[in-house]
Amino acid sequence: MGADSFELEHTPESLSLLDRVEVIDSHTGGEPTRVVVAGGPDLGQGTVAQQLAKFRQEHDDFRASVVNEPRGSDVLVGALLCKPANTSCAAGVIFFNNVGYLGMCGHGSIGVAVTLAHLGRLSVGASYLETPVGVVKLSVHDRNRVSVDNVASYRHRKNLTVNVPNIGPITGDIAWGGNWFFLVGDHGQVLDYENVDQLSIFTWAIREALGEQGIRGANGEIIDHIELFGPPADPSVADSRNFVMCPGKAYDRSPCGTGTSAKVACLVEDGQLQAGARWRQQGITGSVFEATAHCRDNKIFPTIRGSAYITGQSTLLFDRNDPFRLGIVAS
Ligand code: PYC
Repeated sequence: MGADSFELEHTPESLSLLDRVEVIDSHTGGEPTRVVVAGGPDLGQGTVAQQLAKFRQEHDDFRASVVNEPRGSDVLVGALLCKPANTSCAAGVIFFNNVGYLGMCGHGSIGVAVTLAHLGRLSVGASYLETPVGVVKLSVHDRNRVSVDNVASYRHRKNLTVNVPNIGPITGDIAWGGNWFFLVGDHGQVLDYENVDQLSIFTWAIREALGEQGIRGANGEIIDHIELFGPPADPSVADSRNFVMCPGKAYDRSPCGTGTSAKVACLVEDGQLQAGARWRQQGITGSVFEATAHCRDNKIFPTIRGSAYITGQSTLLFDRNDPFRLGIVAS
């Protein structure tokens, strides 16, 4: 390309064809979060749950364009900062992924806290975040370490058997940790990073079977996360290892904050974990979240502790002439 044509591409006219969105990228235990800090859609007034309804209805292409290829990838979780209705909260947040929206996100909340601290909008200490499924407390310990006091978590059904085509009967628990999970301990799979392709096929088959057989969470909600458990790689660093299949067919690189919350709720209900005792959940990439549970008003409130690291701060550009400006959508 000659110098003349290079200059031609940067005329003020072509710049005016670009919309801009400011983002900060981080990862929590290997799982990425992209926080939209400026340039997001105006979602009006109301609770974060109401703003999510508007986001879903009127701005779903914004979601897809921020996290999907070619700007993002299937594994990326987005976090749109918005105005909280609850005045005790420092911010509101809506989490989203390659196929839709999340109620809560544990690794994402840690990523949001570290991002807000990076921007100087949060300091060491406690603050609150309004999510579509309730308020969570963030405790920033230092520039990377954060604890999240999650929403009340509980088991909806114990030992439910689903017949999975080509696999056979699989028994698990249905539990809520801010998202819906099907938790399986007895699966015959090797929970090892080398085995993620097979684990993805296996868990996706369970997910499809639950959907096809109409097995749902409370209020008929879709169970869109499948979680397998096994022994940790090293019992001195963790109590258990998991593999979590997320709604858009990407597996969680972290131990999954909401999945760990669902697990802790089941352990407490089974009398296998006492309130206040530590549970160290290792994910499939080896990273570990520390969890505890507190019981209040006959409810279980998990706290998840992990670390996030900033990986980028950038401006996403949306060229109005780009056929894939809103992301690659299957045609
Ligand atoms: O950490 O809660 C979590 C989460 C949900 C989906 C991906 N990560």
